[in-house]
Amino acid sequence: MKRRQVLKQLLQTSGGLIAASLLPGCQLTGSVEPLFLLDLLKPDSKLPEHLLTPLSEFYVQSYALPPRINLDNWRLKVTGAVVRPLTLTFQDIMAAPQENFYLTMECIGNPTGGNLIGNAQWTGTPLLPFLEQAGVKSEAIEFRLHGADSYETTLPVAEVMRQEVRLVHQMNGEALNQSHGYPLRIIIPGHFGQKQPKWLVEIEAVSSQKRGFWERQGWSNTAEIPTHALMRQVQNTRVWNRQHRVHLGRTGEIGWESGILIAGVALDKSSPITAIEVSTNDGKIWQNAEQNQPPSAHEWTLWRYLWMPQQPGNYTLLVRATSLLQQQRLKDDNRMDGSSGVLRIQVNLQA
Ligand SMILES: Nc1nc2c(c(=O)[nH]1)N[C@H]1C(S)=C(S)[C@@H](COP(=O)(O)O)O[C@H]1N2
Ligand SMILES: [Mo]
Repeated sequence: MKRRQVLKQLLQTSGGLIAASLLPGCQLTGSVEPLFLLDLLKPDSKLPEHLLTPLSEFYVQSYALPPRINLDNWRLKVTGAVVRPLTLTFQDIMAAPQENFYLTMECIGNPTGGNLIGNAQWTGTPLLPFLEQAGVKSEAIEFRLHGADSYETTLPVAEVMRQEVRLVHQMNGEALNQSHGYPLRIIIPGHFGQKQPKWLVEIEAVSSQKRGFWERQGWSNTAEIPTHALMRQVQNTRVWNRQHRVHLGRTGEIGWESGILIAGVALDKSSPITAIEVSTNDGKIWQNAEQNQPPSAHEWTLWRYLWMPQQPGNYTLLVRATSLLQQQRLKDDNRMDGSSGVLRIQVNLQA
């Protein structure tokens, strides 16, 4: 697929890139490259426990140019309906115990099978002790989270006051770079990227409801991640959108006669993926794929399936995921809530 087409597809579909691409001088580097190839082509090897997206390939979704922040002047404020408003320096936050955790970030505007998704190891500290220190008043119903770029999004108080919500300053062991929110962003597991403000500067407790930047434009206000699987790889070919057509010869190192490896990822809002099913005949028959069991349900599950086709021809490959919560739908019913429909990948096996 040509870069121009990729860009066109992204522009038709999703949040930040629409705005970003209209800004002169705004670069889209890192956002439109195809996903890394999963190195899972040896079925006798074990599926890894974690698969990290290299920072150079991690998508960037920002509605404006990233703000330039000087750490000495940067502060995080806890304001609004709290007993003791806080003004925290970066050092104040670093003085709290830091934890490493794995979490997959995905944009709600990611089209079915799309590339606005990445998995990272993040480093940060729980937000909860700071909120307890501030003393959230009982009249507060939501938090408004503000970025230095004037981005804002909101979530109910109970969603934000969970132990697993963290103030994060590192990604894959490196300080957050400018595109990903330097010096600090918040991670609120279970929700799409739009609920994870970068360049965080203010957490405001409020007693009234308001929609955030993307939510005002019709994107889901809860932005919870639906159960969904993505096919990423057919043999040595990366696949990630509807236009994909894979041609495979009969013999040779990756010929179809000795089996075809199909692989990808799956994600859910909060519960483990319990089954990944693959169909090689457009949904008539589904077979269970092999999967790993990531320790956290907020990290993508890796899966692969060894398909042994019997004859040449055209095949349509599908994958769907089931978690403890739900089974993936076969069609997208509301893309503004995040795409979770099943992607159809066309494969042609040559005689
Ligand atoms: N301050 C701020 N935070 C933001 C955004 C933004 O434009 N400004 N975009 C959001 C969206 S829509 C997504 S999908 C994620 C993407 O995070 P990433 O660019 O680190 O991949 O950041 C979110 N946080
Ligand atoms: Mo997004």
